[in-house]
Amino acid sequence: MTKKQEPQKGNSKTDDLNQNTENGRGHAMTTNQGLKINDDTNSLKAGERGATLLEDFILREKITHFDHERIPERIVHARGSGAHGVFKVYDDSLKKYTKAAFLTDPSRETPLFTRFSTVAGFRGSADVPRDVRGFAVKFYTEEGNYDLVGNNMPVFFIQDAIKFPDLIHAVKPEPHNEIPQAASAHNTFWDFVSLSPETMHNIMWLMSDRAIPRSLRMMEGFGIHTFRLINEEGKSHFVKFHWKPLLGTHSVVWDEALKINGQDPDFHRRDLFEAIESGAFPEWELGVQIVPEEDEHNFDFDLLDPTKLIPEEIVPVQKVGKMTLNRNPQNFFAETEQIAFHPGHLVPGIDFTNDPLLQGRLFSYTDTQLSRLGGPNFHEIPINRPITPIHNNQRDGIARMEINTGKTSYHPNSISQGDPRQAKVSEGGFASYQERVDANKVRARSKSFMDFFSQPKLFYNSLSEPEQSHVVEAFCFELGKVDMPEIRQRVVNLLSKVDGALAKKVADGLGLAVKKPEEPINHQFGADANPQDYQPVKVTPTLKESPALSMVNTIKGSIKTRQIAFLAADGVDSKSLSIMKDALESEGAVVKIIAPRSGFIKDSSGNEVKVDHSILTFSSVLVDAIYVPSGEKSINTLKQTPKVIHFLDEAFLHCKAIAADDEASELVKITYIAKYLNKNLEKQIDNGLLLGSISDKNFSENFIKAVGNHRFFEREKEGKIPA
Ligand code: HDD
Repeated sequence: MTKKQEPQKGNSKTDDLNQNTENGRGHAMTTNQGLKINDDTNSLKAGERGATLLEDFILREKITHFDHERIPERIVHARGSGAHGVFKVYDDSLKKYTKAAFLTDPSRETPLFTRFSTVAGFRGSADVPRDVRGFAVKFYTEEGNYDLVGNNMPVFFIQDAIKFPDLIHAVKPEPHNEIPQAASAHNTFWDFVSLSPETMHNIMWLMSDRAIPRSLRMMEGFGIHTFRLINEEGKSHFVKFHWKPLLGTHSVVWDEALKINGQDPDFHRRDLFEAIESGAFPEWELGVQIVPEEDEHNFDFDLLDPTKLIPEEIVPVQKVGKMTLNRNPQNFFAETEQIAFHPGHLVPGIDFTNDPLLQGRLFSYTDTQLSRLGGPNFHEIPINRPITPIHNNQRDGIARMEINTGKTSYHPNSISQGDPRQAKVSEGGFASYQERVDANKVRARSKSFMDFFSQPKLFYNSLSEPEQSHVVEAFCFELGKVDMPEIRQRVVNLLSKVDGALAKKVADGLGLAVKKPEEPINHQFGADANPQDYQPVKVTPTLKESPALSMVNTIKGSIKTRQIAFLAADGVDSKSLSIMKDALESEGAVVKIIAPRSGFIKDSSGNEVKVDHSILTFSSVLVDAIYVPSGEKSINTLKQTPKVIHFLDEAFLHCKAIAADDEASELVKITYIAKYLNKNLEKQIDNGLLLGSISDKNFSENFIKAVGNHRFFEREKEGKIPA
């Protein structure tokens, strides 16, 4: 286990939050009015067995507060986990593009809070449904708060914010019976998708392994929209923001995700919390793709269309700085639940474009906080307030904390000598980018948004074979849960526009044929619009493949924070256990001893070994790899424990690294791994199944390499184990 480090102290946001922290240690209990409480256990009664008295203000205060503890959860992204951290830019190379100091001054360390989330599920839903993940970062800069409110996928489902309520109503549980929870696999979602071809690109990402991340720490993040960077001279460049995790981008497999949600619904929340507590601080590099204004129309898609990405092979991602998450919240509700993000929280040097999805978001985020956080003063909640002072003429409202002194609350005024005054641009005043606009007021969508299929195809083409087959399986699963055949058929028809072979495989899985759609397939246009103006246009893309889109090409090799289960029982060989444990821990992995019972087991030298989990309370889906140390007695016990056999089979099914020392191979031989593959296990099946001896130094080294490889998907070609 990595050594625990002290949380960062004394940055400007920590100091700010400290003003509002409270801790009851060493103090007497009081009411909210500060009165010391003598008895918190019994209500005030008319006699020991009599009725409770209305005058019991202590009881009333306690119950009343409790009755109002809940606030509405977020309409979307209700389930989330967050952490504090810092951002530091590497150098001042972005100065030619932006005047945002936190992006150009390498001496600054900007405090921040990041909240990750799923989209569809309720606040108490599980962490690993098939879903997009929110990736929202609030930078507390010296010029005010800047929020980058993105997702772990670089594109969105729809092109115009006016369709957002429809998309979300379709994906959320169905209105008549509130089923299913945190799942897109149902009629209404796919009904909407089947009539809205603009969703296809994000749908392809949603059906890929990106939608089931191994860890929040192993996800990319994307700002999605094209934004603007504005420099000192007022010149604008287009920019797309990326977050690149230093641990690489990794996913679990679908069967595993289904099981994790039962075994540990807090899988991602726990993983993030524990990594930070142990001092293994998650890190991401901030990347930018910069496009000069003059090049706006040089792409085969529209930069304002949020269903499109700029392939990294066309505009490389420049890594400009690093975010480190280094402190867990002290109170989930006060911080993670009450934080309020808004893509419209800007600092000088960054501005918007006319992306119609972004434009609508600029309204929605403040508006939603009014009901979620109860009024217009949510910016005063400690986690939301900037580290810069706030001075303006806004006043009053529910739960106002600030005591605004002075005689004026308007501008212009003479009584307060005109203060608070407006700031010149040279003093840091924000001035919107002066984009020239000359157009008719219309409800319409640009023809340049009507290529719905070439980027989904680019994505699919860029995936490795196993990644592609996971996409096929995901479509078959999701549409298999749709019980209206006409919806399935429409989706298959749309898929045929993306990739004929993909559509055929999905159709086969569903027992359908790929049909040519007879009617226009886009149903999203106004009543008086000409449908032809909204039908897909065919574009021949510049690129056939974009290797950056496949997780095969991500960072691999590190086993830092990877969870390794050691299956052991009484009599486990002490050397076999300790040599491998030391080797793994020295690389930053976390070893969990899993035994048939809780408490302690005795190793071959008679020493007690603490059991982390009994096999009853644990499952292979909660770890990255498995090691079985030798020890005849231990192996004999494990052989007679059916859950152990299942544990190994399941880990193999999920393509994880497995190592067995000496006689531990005998245990592997009675699993399906041997039976199913019908191979001689003395020979290696792949580099992820290691049957060797701990006395051979290469054994632990090869296991470390295997864990660092993440998964061995080539196994899936051999067929799947029934585990
Ligand atoms: Fe949104 C929350 C990301 C489109 C309306 N959104 C929310 C969160 C994330 C995103 C990460 C959770 C923030 C948190 O942790 O508190 N949303 C996106 C992205 C989008 C997007 C990347 C497209 C590129 N969203 C979008 C549109 C609308 C909204 C088009 C409405 C027109 N989003 C909301 C919201 C939420 C929200 C209803 C719910 C809670 C909140 O805002 O604070 O206003």
